[in-house]
Amino acid sequence: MEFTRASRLRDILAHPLGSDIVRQLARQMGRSPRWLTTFGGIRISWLARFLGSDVVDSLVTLLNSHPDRPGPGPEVKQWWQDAVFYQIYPRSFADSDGDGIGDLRGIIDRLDYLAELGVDCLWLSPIFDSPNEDMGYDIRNYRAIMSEMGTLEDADALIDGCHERGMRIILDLVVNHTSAEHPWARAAAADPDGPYGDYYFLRQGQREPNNWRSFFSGPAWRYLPETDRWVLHLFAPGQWDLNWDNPAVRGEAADIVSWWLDRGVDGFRLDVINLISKSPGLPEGSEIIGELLQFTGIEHYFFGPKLHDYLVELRRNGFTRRRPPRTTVRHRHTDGTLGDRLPPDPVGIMVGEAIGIGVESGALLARSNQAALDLLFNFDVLESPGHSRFDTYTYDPNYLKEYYLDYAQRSGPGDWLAVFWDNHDNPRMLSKIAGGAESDPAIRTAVGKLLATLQLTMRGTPFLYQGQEIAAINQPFSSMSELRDIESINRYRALLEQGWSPQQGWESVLAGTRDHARVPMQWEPDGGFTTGTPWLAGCDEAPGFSVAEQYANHDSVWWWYHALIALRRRTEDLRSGDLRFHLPRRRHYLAYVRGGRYFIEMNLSGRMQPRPKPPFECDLILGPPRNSHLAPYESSVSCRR
Ligand code: TEU
Repeated sequence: MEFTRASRLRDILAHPLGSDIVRQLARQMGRSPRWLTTFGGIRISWLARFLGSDVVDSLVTLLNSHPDRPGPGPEVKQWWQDAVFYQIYPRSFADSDGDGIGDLRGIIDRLDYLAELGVDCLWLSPIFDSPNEDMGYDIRNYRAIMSEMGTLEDADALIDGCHERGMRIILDLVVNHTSAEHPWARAAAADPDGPYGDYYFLRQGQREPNNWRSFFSGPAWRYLPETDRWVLHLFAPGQWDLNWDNPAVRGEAADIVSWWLDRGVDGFRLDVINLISKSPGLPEGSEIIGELLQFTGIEHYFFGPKLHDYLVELRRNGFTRRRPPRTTVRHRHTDGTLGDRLPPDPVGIMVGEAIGIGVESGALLARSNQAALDLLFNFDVLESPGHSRFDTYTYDPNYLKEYYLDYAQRSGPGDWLAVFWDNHDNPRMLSKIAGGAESDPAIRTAVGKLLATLQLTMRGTPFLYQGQEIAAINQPFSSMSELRDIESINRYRALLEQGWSPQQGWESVLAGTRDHARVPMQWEPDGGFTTGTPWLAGCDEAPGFSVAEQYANHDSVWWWYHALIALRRRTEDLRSGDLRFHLPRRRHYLAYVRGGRYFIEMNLSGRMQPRPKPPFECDLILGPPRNSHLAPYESSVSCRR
């Protein structure tokens, strides 16, 4: 259907992008999507009165440039649907040489640990050569390892070590931008009219070529006096956006992927991959959208006109194997024992980080019939409605239920969810939910177990982030001088410039800083990450929550993860069985049945709750003895008798 200003809200809601955008706006206003449907009949031209006609026009253009809902996709079973992923932030995982920075040897030393925990696939945040303006998300050389982290030989040993233990490994592909120190960037700056000039967005002019804003505060353009050009950087000034409309750039990205696939990696997580296609001409962003979403210009690149085409091409030219890799993974049986090497996967896995993409627009990229991504991270789960990462608030776990209910309703055949809420860009979900109460070890343990239970029994592929297995919590930073993240540092400066007091600025940054999740892994009660001085200070002083202590205590969160992962591995119903919610309207209560047999039950509140009748007679597999009440944040798994 062709959209115009005369289209009605209900038509917009029937389009996958329209539906996601409008729902996103409603969520930001703290409203439920049902509230919107009462306005289904209004024409969008009417909205122009409040939102301005440029907003309405942007919406119309965006919807017209994308296809309608995709048809149902085939349900072909893939290895990654059965897998448990584990994200490592290499800088903070394990340091083998005492320089305070985690490294590949450190990871290799811990592979037995990860195999014992039961993970099937590692995802490593960037390990490539980088000046680290954004901790490796600014790559200088895609075919070299960051010197602090090791060498290519170490990378090979790491890949082999994973495969030998029955684990796959994926790396982080950051190709929306490169470091300003990448040789392409240097060549572009030296000769903007030469072959590399068109690798980036270099523009002449008296002022910024448009009003787009950077995700890390300030304008998205930096002036390069040496060449008298402006360069586009949606992130830090040293992260220059690549021009994907240039076929040479797309060829380079595909070559990088094949090069690593040949070495044996099993695929990539693709950093901000939905930002690669920018609207032709880089038009001005709507100021109103900018105010609503904080990022002026976003409507011109969050789902650009060529996004789908470029992903299909990258899948074909980069991720589809042409040669056998150096090594492949050994099969792991459902009892955990190892078998023979598997044949190579014909296509490496593509896990997309897609910011601002909702359930239905996500299906345009990752449904099984779209030939683009395999999985994507949907970020709508991260904050409860009406809140953003930099608000000081307590996350309402009832929203987790709403989120998964909504996903189950709006997804269709061929859709598969990446289940996650912790990563290196977000404060810990455990702390967001407990809201300070995690200083009580019993609450901390209960919330840690509840999150594990949900993540490992929900329909979808779990992505754990390092530290979840020891119930890691936010770091009680006490001043800006302790933070290392460029986003936090820039944001603090920008808030002060806007007139916030230092105290207000600090509170906001402390609520949302990405450094909460980047502090070193707590291996031992007194640290254990490094023998030197860690690059980012962080220590968890609460007794009982280091790996060593958790491992020694059979009631710990660590063993809970261990038991759940093992249970999942041997239980087909928990991996691919259908999902039916039990008493979904009951507040503070989340329960569902997987595969008609497994009953999962959770108390979403910090108070005792009466226990409702289960859907059938069942026997407890994991959890405290059942009595008439659910304890605070209690969670359990049972099986039909
Ligand atoms: O993050 C993308 C991203 O936009 C966010 O998660 C980000 O932390 C926040 O929105 C900024 O306001 C990815 C990486 O995960 C992140 O670490 C990088 O900094 C970023 O891309 C740029 O490469």
